Amino acid sequence: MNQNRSSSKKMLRTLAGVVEAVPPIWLMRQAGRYLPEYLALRREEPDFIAFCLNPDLASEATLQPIRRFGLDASILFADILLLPHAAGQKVWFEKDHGPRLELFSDKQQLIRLDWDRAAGELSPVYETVRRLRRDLPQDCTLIGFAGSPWTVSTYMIAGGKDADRWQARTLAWSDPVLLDDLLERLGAATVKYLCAQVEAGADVIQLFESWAEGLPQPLFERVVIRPTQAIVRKLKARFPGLPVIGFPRGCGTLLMDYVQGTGVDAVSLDMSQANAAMLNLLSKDAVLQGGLDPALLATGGPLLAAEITRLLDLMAGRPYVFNLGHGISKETPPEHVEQLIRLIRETPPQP
Ligand code: 1CP
Repeated sequence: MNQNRSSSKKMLRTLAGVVEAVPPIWLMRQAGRYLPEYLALRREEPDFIAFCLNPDLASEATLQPIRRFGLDASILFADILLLPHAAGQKVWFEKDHGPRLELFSDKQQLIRLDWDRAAGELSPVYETVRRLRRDLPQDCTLIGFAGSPWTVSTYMIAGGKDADRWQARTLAWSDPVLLDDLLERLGAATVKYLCAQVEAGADVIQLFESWAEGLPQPLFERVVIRPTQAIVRKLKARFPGLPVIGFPRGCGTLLMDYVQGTGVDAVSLDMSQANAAMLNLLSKDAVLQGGLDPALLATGGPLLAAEITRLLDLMAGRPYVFNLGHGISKETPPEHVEQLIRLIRETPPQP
């Protein structure tokens, strides 16, 4: 039997398939710009990469939402773009512009980055994880994470956010050898990076495939499922009981292929996937997470309460982790998060 079924951490029990009367709760991007205490901390280090690589600041940012809201899980404060940065591609964040990455006109340069050393360059992240392990409440699960190779590659190829992933998709079709090579190198570095997070104390790993949207099935199989499956296999070979959550945002009904093909223990749903038709396609004991529209959390009020009830009804009888369908937005009043947690914890358990 999976030992996590009797863990003192509700999140770990749920990921092991136990149906809890009240689901565990955490929120993607729960640390960040909607919290005044985060904005104050951020002023101490305006360089975002330096902020992520400072264990004092990164551990404090991770703990802020836990102290304020008492969530069931915390997610390491870091970013999916630390890995390309550590491999030697310059990454920087411009105010109101999102991430910028050094643009290589010769895409072969992406292959020639220092992939072997990348994970080793991120030792401050592992120090942050060690401190969190020590400082988090006993019953709070610590989630480590990385971007999945395809999603990270879309930023690396385009030098930033790639509208419609046009550049990455074009490269995938026009130079499959190069793209597959890049995904493999990224995948191998990601495995090392995640293993080091687990060794430092992460209980769970989440793989963010934030740009799984808009791919034809053969490409989805090649650039999303295959690289993710390789990562999950290697993580499980090293840490057999480690729960892995996948978040293939925007993949629609390819979700079934994703769950079966990758071997993840749980899947995080976006807003459009949290519905009865989709759930009917999944096995009754599939572990699910997510689904709430971040725009509704930012809005608050009676419609938020109604949607929480709909999600809890929809997920009744299934192992379910309450979360959003994507990251919390910076417009969200923190009181709405309090309201959300109160509503979930006070809703009478479903029969
Ligand atoms: O101004 C600031 O303070 C920076 C804003 C910010 C923050 C708070 C960025 C830049 N990254 C983060 C932290 C972060 N990023 C976390 C830890 C915090 C938490 O969850 O509480 C995590 C898990 C991420 C993961 C991440 N980074 C993803 C996957 C999740 C998702 O939202 O889809 C992606 C795509 C990124 C890239 C990135 N980094 C930052 C931004 C604004 C973005 C998104 C850019 C885009 O929309 O393309």
